[in-house]
Amino acid sequence: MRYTGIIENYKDRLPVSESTRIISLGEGNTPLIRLDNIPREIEKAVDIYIKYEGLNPTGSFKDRGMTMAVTKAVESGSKAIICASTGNTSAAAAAYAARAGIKAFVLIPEGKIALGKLAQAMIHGAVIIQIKGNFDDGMRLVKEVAEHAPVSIVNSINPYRLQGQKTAAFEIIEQLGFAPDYHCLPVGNAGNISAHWMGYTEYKDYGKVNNTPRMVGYQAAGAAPFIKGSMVDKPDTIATAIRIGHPQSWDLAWNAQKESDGWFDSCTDDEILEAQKLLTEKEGIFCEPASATSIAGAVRDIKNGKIPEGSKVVCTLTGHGLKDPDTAISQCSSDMININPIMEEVRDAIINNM
Ligand code: AN7
Repeated sequence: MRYTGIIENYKDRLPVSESTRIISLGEGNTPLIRLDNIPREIEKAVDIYIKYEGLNPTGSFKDRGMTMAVTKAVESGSKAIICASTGNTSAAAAAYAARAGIKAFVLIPEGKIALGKLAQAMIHGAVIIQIKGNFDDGMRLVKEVAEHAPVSIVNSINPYRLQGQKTAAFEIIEQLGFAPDYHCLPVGNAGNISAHWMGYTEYKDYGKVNNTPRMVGYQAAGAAPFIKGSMVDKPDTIATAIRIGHPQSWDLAWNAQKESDGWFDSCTDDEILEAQKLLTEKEGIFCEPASATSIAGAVRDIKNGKIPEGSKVVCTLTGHGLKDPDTAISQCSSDMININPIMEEVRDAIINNM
């Protein structure tokens, strides 16, 4: 049977009815890839699986939430949606609005969104409102303006977003045949970690599994309110997707951490970029910097024994590496060899670099 997206696939567990018009781009059903080389490299006997959410239609996990949020917005008669975004939400909102035939307004922080995401919002025809401020300013404005204009908010404060995103946990359980021991995610607004916890507990209550993972959230060191224990006013990190100081799902995420007996920690920008490169060079998997935060943190906690040997660990790679070509290229530009168009020079370049 042709796969047609998370709502069709999980309609018994989502707030839709037979008459709901589903707005889908075939999101979900992403691969769960077992890492071969990194565990060997770090000499630890752990099973690390990557949930490659960058392979969703717009290149990030946001599509799972956006199919639900836009479907419900259309069902309620909405003609326009709005969001604040560090990039991926705006890309997903723009694409699903185009599919639905409604308008998308996106507020983005000027100069702080990765090129691929900006291209997506533009080409899908969203109205792009750049603000001289950060994501948190944008989020505040979106909440205010939604009371004065006919628009539906599709940020993760919209409960349908998390409903859609919980399906990633369902898929992981189905792909593994059990729930992992640890689930590691990058944390910005903390919607995704909260949604995964909902999904895992729902499948346990439903009797599909009898355990749930410990939820582990990693933040960028310059944007780490969960580690500080309070909001951060001037967040900064190279991982622009998670450059967020005032997470919207604060209480839900703390609840997920406590109930699952998990933890929060932070990674420096250098650790994040190093993990991004490790994944690309050792496993052939390209994710954006924010996504590599889950690998940076997990590898560190596996090395130091906090995640013990014998564990089964899932790391979510939230967004595709092509989202942020500038950061990738700036990490590697010195690796290029420039030659004249002569066979001997190509040959030497090969011989000298075997
Ligand atoms: C690649 O697009 O908030 O903790 O506005 O794009 O659920 O917020 C993006 C978040 C992780 C953090 N990885 O997820 C937005 C936005 C990537 C992301 C996160 C985001 P949450």
